[in-house]
Amino acid sequence: MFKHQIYFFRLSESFLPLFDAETSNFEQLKNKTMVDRRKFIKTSAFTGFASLLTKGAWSMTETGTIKGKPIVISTWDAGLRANKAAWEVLVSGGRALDAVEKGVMVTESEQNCCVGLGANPDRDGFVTLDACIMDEFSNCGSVAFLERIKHPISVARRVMEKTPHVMLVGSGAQQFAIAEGFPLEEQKLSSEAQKNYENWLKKSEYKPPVINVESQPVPQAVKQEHGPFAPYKLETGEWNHDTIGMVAMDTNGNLSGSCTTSGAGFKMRGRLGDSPIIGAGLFVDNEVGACTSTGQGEDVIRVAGSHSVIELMRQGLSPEAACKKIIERIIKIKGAKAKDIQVAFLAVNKKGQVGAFAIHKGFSYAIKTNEIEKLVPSKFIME
Ligand code: SD4
Repeated sequence: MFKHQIYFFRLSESFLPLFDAETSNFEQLKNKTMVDRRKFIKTSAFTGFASLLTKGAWSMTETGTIKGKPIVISTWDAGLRANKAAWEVLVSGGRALDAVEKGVMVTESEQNCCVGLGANPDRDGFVTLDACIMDEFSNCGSVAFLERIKHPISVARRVMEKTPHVMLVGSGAQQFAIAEGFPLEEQKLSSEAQKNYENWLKKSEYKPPVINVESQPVPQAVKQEHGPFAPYKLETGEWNHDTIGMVAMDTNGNLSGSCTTSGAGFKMRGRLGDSPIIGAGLFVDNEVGACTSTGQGEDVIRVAGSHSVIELMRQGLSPEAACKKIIERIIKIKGAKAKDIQVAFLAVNKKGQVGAFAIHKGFSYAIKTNEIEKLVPSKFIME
């Protein structure tokens, strides 16, 4: 079997640069490779093609597929399961857009604290969902404050594809979803969420929104370790998870991303975080990269988080370095309060390099490529 594996892993900057970060003329090499690939397909003369690669970091299979493409990454442990669904699309040559939709639908269907209809409600007892999606052409769609619809990510995609708009919210978003054939689910909390809500109500003082959002929902021990938006353990002892943000590169090298959440548990009714906001919870620029975020949405919004990461990547920073810079910016803005919040960014660039950074220890992301499938602990600023 013909198989070159000329990539290497360098752990210093990004966790998993799937191509050689030190290949300065990357675009040149890529273009040349594409030209030669066409030649190869015509003539089946493989020898020249193989030698072309020996200086680069590309890993080629006999079909000429670049290893590292496709690639999918997503936030938190639940990303492992979501990535599997995304991978099925990617590995069969599908579009990154389809992959990131299918992937996070898995999480939307699972029972958990923070994504989908089984999640914790707002402080009035209603689950309200936020989601957004963006493709390689900068098409984007979003829904927010959406109730009783199981797959907000798919509604966000319909907004993108079937309306002249980017965002629909509340009852308008629900009406649109119903008109598009999405079933209206029962207005009922999952038994887990019901229990959590009853617990929360015992202490609820209906404080002003920010304090409310930042204070009670997560047990103190978890809050200390991960910040207020962190996953906590279910009764089964399993780690629960948080918002899922996913970005992927397909076999054509095109990027897309998705993000879906129920937002902050016991939030003030009508509160939105970063997750449905293009440029905050998610941003894709097919020439540069894709980024998503998780954590305290208010603080992601105030720095236009995911967009800012992409802009730094455009200037040449690696995904990890770009994520770190925006985390540092948030910490600078928050001052002493930074110790109480968690924010994390996760990004991939056009070369297939992946990186993440968080304020606090405890954020991890799931990655799947041809070579690897695992959970990677993010770097962070504070223990
Ligand atoms: C929000 N960013 O609503 C979301 C919550 C989240 O990890 O990501 N938690 O602010």
